Amino acid sequence: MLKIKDARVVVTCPGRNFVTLRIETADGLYGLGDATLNGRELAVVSYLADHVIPCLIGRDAHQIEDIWQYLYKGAYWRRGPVTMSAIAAVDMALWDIKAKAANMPLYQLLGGACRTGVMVYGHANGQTMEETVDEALRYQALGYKAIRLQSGVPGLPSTYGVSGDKMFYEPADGALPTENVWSTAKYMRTVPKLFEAARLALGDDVHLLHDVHHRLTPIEAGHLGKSLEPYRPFWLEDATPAENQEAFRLIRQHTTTPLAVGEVFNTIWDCKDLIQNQLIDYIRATVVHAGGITHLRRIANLADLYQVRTGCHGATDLSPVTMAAALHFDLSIPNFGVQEYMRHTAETDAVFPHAYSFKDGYLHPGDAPGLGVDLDEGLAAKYPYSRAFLPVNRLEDGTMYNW
Ligand code: EZ4
Ligand code: CO
Repeated sequence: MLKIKDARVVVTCPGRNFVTLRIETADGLYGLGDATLNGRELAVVSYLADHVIPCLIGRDAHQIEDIWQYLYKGAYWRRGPVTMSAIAAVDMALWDIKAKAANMPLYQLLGGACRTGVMVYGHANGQTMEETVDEALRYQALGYKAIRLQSGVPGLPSTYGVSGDKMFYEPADGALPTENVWSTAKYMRTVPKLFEAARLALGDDVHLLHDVHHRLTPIEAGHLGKSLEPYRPFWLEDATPAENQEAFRLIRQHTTTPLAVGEVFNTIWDCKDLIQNQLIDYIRATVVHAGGITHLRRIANLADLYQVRTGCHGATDLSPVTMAAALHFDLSIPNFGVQEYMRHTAETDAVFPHAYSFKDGYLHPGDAPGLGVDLDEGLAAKYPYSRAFLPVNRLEDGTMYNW
């Protein structure tokens, strides 16, 4: 028995907000879990502090599955991003503790390494196509084997996914949501040109990815996928929203471009039909937003039956604790595809010292016991919470947009 003695939530903003759960056992072991939900952080803080932590004290930290079931089924109100991020934080922290108790890096407990490293993709973006291709060349020179391409759209003042700071992209950018303007017609013209230019400049040996951020209808997505086929994209991400999982059937009927979706999913129920009907190729659910390692493993196992691979979300709003958890997970599952990797700032890395490292296009979680991430609480306290939102999107006539 590893009795849970105490747990607390730490909120810090070393350049952006992070919510971290720290669980402590009676014999002095502790574990960390990420609970960051971009733009809705404090809802998860309250969920944990007011409704979860009181139920954890005195439980056996070794009983990870039972505690997961207790929090999921016991709440009565199942699913949803707030609930599932809170459960994920508990789950990550308990796996961290168990692996520390075993004196092993977590991936060993999950079955051991299936590969020597985790292939990651970086974000190349620019206001113009030329700038984006230059950025992509820079990523290629850094050793990246896979690169996401996002470019500004001529005629639109700003585009989501295109940052001011090249190496440290931050999706949440305002104390109130900023507003972007969108035109599907203008966008649809630019992406195939970008991919054509990128293939010419980068050659055939690099994987190219693109994120639509849920902006297209299924038939528009089918058209875009088809027009990208000559440039052999690794995937087209979030081509249309997936509340209606059947929507992907229409995209599939029109293109062989591989499809990825799911960074906003929080349970296996969000992707069950997509996977079972083989409507997608990559599932992007993540440790932090999809109920932790315990639940993501269930999703990945289902996906494996249908030849669907993982491509976990890994933007900067997922803390180094999630990044570490994802890497242990990625290393240990048979149907890993690719891992998103946006570098954190030096301030964030200092608050969360970690054992994972990048080399030649691959990340490795390192061999420290547990997740291999720590939290410098003294330093964290120097960065108080600062409200920030993801941007909203409007059409040129002012209509609130995003299907
Ligand atoms: O919009 O992380 O693929 N990555 C993305 C990200 C997400 C943000 C949301 O918090 O789409 O930029
Ligand atoms: Co995305």
